[in-house]
Amino acid sequence: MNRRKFLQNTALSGLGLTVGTSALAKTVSESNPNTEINKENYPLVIATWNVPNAVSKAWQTLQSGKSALDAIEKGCNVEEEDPNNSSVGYGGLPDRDGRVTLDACIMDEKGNYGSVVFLQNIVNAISVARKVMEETPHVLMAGDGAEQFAVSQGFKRQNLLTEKSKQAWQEWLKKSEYKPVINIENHDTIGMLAMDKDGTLSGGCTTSGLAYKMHGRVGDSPIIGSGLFVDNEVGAATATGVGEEVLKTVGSFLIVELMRQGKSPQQACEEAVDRIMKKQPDRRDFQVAYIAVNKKGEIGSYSIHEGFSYTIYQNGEMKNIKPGFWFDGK
Ligand code: SD4
Repeated sequence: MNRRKFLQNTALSGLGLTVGTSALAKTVSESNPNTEINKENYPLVIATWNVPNAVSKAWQTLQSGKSALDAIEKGCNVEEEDPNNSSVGYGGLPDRDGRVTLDACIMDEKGNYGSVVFLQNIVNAISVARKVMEETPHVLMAGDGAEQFAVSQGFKRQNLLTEKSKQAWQEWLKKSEYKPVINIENHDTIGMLAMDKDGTLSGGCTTSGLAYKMHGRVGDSPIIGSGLFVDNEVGAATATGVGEEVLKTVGSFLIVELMRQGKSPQQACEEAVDRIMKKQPDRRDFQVAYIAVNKKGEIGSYSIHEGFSYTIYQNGEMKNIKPGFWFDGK
């Protein structure tokens, strides 16, 4: 709270008066640089990892006049359909029982959200999540029920385990050691945020989760506030890495709320990583990375380890950027 508002509130409460929440919200957004708009920075697309095909697809979708939500769905579909991406959709590495199970969610500028968890046999999990958002009274559907719903909406059942992923799993079975890999570079979970030409925000996240997880395990990616959060007044954030650590700190919601309080996207991402690492400063065996954008179209990103990168398309130019990381020099 700034000093002026603190004094104002103190004075009012001294008189036995309270300020309505809408008045407070107005003051916060008026004094917060994250809620300002800057059309020069729109449209933009940003996604976790080195995913030029997905980001280009989202960018082209925006250029064709479609919404940020459409851009997210179409962009994420590219990775879901790519058999070489071993962390998303078709070709995703299976759980320890050899089953590919998908998690995905999508969120629009009105705060609507749809999600699927533990979905099998359907490639485009994010599109099913969008159908949950738009065609059902629910926000989150799981397992067989989500699969049946997808089929009822016209999605085709398909075996998601490619020969390559099956072989990798059979190799893994020899030792059966569950050990999430720190970075799978450009073959990893995709979290994507997009702003259309007016600065309207949407986001999505889609994954096959951590390779060789226990059957039934669900990560952060499809959980609102953890793997993704969008607030069209302030900004948006999304995560990749070991989902258990993101879930425990509700990372994406935390970042958006920190931006609401006035932190830049960069400061907010750094604080979200700090929250994880403060409890276990010496643990070096897992990765988490965040990307965030504020309403102005400013970007932030931070990870625990080196090796994470994000892809951004802004001002007609696409770049892959390596952000700062927690263990730098530590
Ligand atoms: C999960 N966060 O299921 C996902 C996995 C991931 O990079 O992001 N891998 O925990």
